Amino acid sequence: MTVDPLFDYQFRLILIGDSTVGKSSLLKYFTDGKFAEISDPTVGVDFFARLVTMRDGAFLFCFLFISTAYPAPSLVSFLQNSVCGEI
Ligand SMILES: Nc1nc2c(ncn2[C@@H]2O[C@H](COP(=O)(O)OP(=O)(O)O)[C@@H](O)[C@H]2O)c(=O)[nH]1
Ligand SMILES: [Mg+2]
Repeated sequence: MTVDPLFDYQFRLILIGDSTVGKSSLLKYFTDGKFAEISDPTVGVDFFARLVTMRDGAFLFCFLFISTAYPAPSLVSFLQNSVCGEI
């Protein structure tokens, strides 16, 4: 039995920045379309994903990793090996 994949392309990005600059809020809005006035501090790594339908019908699956302002170097190298872009 074959199963059609949910998406044709997969992009994985890591977002790193100072605490409380709005990283989680930005990604929550991108994935849920909602803004939360109260946002819990991110502990370690958070994960957001959104399935986007392109104009030609192709699917794009976004994996968005987010980390605290000063993540452990081992965590950063693990994430860097897992993603295609870093912001
Ligand atoms: N006024 C305003 N507040 C924001 C904005 N983005 C985030 N915040 C608030 O700033 C605080 C920290 O946001 P958060 O997303 O948790 O920051 P993070 O630590 O970078 O993930 C939260 O209370 C948010 O509600 C924005 O664009 N405008
Ligand atoms: Mg956060």
